[in-house]
Amino acid sequence: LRMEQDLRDAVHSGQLWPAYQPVVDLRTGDMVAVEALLRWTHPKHGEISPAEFIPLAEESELINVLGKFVLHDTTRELATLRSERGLDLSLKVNLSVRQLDDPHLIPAVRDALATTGLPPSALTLEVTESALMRDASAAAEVLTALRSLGVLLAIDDFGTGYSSLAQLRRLTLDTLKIDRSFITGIAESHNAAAIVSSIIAMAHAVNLTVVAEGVETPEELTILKELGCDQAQGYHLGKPLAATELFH
Ligand code: G
Ligand code: G
Ligand code: NA
Ligand code: MN
Repeated sequence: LRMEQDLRDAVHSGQLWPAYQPVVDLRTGDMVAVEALLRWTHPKHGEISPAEFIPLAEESELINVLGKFVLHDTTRELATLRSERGLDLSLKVNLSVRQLDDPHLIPAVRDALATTGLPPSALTLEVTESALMRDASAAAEVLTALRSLGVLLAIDDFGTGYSSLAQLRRLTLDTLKIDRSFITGIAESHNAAAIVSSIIAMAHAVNLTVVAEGVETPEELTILKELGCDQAQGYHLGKPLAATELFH
């Protein structure tokens, strides 16, 4: 509970900040987008992973406060980079399942775009499969409303839930992110590569852009290019960094 109070304070005292991980187009090799990944620099405990504090925030309304902060801060930063540096970069922001229940989510997204001038098509909202499973029809309604704002939608961690294919049938999405557990080993295992190849073929058949997550080696990158994957991210291409480091 101490940590929950600390987290509440952190939002207002600048301890939370977005790291940005490059997303690379596999045809051109260009960085075409960045994924915002929230970081917490705690004054006493140092860096705390979002894998710890996001689940904590999800236990209460705090996730909506964090989510709003991330949306506003990152759209502002990206809009500035685009206008002042002429960078043609898109932004990917993770949404937590609880944010889909928040009646303020849609106005908050609309407001972030209007305030910063970031074009809606330059923003992709990423939702995990497991989030979509929970209250499937309510989530679908919110996603449809978000998409009608002109933003793009991605299904994140694809393949790790137990209704991956059902989600693809049901929802209108733009991007499919192959979970990194499927990328690990594609250079060594024919079966692993064949599974990724099939996911890419299926995604393309329903007009989704495919992003491979967790690319850690040049060999994995080569195979993904051969398989026709559209975009990739991972430590081999770039770790999540503060904007000042990534865009110095
Ligand atoms: O950056 P990485 O370290 O460690 O992130 C861990 C987890 O936290 C990932 O599942 C990632 O999607 C999630 N995460 C990171 N930033 C955000 C955010 O701004 N919002 C939400 N909902 N999840 C995030
Ligand atoms: O759940 P989501 O896909 O949003 O979270 C991305 C997570 O994966 C973050 O924690 C990010 O730091 C991490 N990540 C990004 N690239 C790599 C990578 O190449 N290898 C590993 N192990 N983790 C990565
Ligand atoms: Na993500
Ligand atoms: Mn993922």
